[in-house]
Amino acid sequence: MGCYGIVSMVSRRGKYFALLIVSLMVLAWIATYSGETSKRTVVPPTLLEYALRKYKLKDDVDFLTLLPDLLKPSQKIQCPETSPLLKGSVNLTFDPALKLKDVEMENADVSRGEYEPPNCTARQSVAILIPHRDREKHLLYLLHHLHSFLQRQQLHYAIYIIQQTGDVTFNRAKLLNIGYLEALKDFNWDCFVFHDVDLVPENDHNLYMCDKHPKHLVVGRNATGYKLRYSGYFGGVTALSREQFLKVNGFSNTYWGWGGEDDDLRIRVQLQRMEILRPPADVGRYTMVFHKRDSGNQINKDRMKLLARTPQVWRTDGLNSCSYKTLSIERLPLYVNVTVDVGKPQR
Ligand code: UDH
Ligand code: MN
Repeated sequence: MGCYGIVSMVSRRGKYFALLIVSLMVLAWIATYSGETSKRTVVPPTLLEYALRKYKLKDDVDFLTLLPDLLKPSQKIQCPETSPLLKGSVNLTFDPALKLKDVEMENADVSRGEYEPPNCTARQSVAILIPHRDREKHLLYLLHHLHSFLQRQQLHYAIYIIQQTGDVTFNRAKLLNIGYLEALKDFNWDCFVFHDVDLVPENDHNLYMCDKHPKHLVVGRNATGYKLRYSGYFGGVTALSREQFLKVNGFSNTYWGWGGEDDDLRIRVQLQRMEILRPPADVGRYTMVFHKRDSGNQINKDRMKLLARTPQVWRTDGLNSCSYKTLSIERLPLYVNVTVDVGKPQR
């Protein structure tokens, strides 16, 4: 190839490169613009935002040098359909002497609450969302068991703890909506697992992945003889894909105190003509760490009234109306700690 050939090839490449940059900028601009004008749109991160976050870059000059790398197909192969690391049913231990430092040492490969399998590309990227207030010991036990459980499933995952501040009545559902919205600012997660802090899975064949329909993972728990609490029960631990959760407009924000919010989500799912999938009974087993009713989470006496109006209000009560104040986001070694002010019940 002559000198002219090389020059024209370089400039042609340059043109494609410029075109790519311009389209990325337009994408980023559209995302920012729609985010500003309408609080009701959930905008997934663009490639640019994703790259800036993943490689922790300060400006887009660095981004340009990384672009060829980003466009290269991944060298890793996809993880197998069934992970070879699964153990089945395991004996869980709850050692009162366990310390956070111990759990951090067990999980040296987890960074800022996030993990990726080292030798293969995970089939799904999963955000685990845990609503929390004043249950530190339960959180420690769960982190101890859940990190290794998720790693055995060869998932790309991150754990988010959504902390409610103050002493206003607890609002589990709203915290989970907030977790979804905040986690999507980090990464375009495929799947969301909504997880009580006191439920520990006993069998790692209970896959924390999303399916064609929403999944309910707690078939039984030790305290109830491993039986489903009632037909239609949809509480404790559920897995919905990003699209499934968006389609139902997330949880209702109006359930303060204990009960009803999980049934409300089931109604939303049924209104969309989606089914609820469950693992086999011997797989969907959980140990619930014993606890009493928390102060600040009394039984919600309005729950039946609220459930009756779900078909009328779900479109305007949910992700698209979830207003809150983020007080801090700390990226700790084992989880992302999101502390929020959820406001108070409107009466
Ligand atoms: N949660 C907190 N802090 C609270 C209240 C709730 O972190 O103060 C979270 C936590 O993730 C918990 C979840 O919300 O797992 C659900 O609340 P829960 O565990 O209180 O609900 P559950 O149905 O218990 O398990 C109901 C009261 C139990 C009374 C037991 C008497 N035998
Ligand atoms: Mn509980």
